[in-house]
Amino acid sequence: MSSLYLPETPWPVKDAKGLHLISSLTPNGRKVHILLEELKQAYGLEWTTSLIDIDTLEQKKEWFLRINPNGRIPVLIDNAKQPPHAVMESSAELMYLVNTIDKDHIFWFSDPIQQSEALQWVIFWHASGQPNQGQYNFFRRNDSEESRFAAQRFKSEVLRIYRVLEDHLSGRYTGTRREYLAGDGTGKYSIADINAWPWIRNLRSIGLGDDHLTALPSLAQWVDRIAQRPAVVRGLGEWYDEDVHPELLVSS
Ligand SMILES: N[C@@H](CCC(=O)N[C@@H](CS)C(=O)NCC(=O)O)C(=O)O
Repeated sequence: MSSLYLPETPWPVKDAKGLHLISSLTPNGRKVHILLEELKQAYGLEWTTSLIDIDTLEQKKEWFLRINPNGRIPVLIDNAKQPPHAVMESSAELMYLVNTIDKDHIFWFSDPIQQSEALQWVIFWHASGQPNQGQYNFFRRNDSEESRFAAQRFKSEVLRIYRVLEDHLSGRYTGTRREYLAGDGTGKYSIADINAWPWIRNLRSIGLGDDHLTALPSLAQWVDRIAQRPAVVRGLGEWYDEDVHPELLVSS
């Protein structure tokens, strides 16, 4: 048996034949769900899924930490590789999938300059957007004085980051309006969008305030444009919901 797995590693994980996702219904999980669903539609990709109830801290157990020492979901494992290859960090999982599956560059780019642009937006969101929005969500749900102070700080960072995206999509500095974050002309739907969308889709319900929202029209349109895609609807929803599919839950 590979050293990636322990005797107590749940069998759906260690016996999976090809790609296996360990996830939960969260924004970072949903990024990977959406790309898998897009690749299924485009290429007929098949994979299996296990769900973790993160409230039970299954992700802090030894078997899980072997696969992802960061103890967080999502994790992608390629059991077709010898030894099995595990990928942690949601953006790295998107990169692995486009590099190994997306041969026609439907969700990525063949041109190095466009690749560079797309990677900039992937990293921008991974390094700036999601950590700040994650902290904002944490503190805004708690009503102590310290939390209000912290929530205010993270809210202004989220707004600053949203304005960067708004300026980029509206063409404020380039003169060209864009539909998607990366790609020539008005852009092409890619993992640069998929990486950020599951977080930003909630922009109207995270307490930013109407005055701030009206200043983000291009970002709001981008949210609505991507929400229409069938693979996005599938990636958000019931197939990854432990209440609807308790048979997918794993624990040691
Ligand atoms: N940088 C990581 C963050 C992963 C992350 O924060 N996952 C959350 C759910 S969205 C999680 O596992 N939380 C449970 C925990 O922290 O134990 C990524 O992009 O994959």
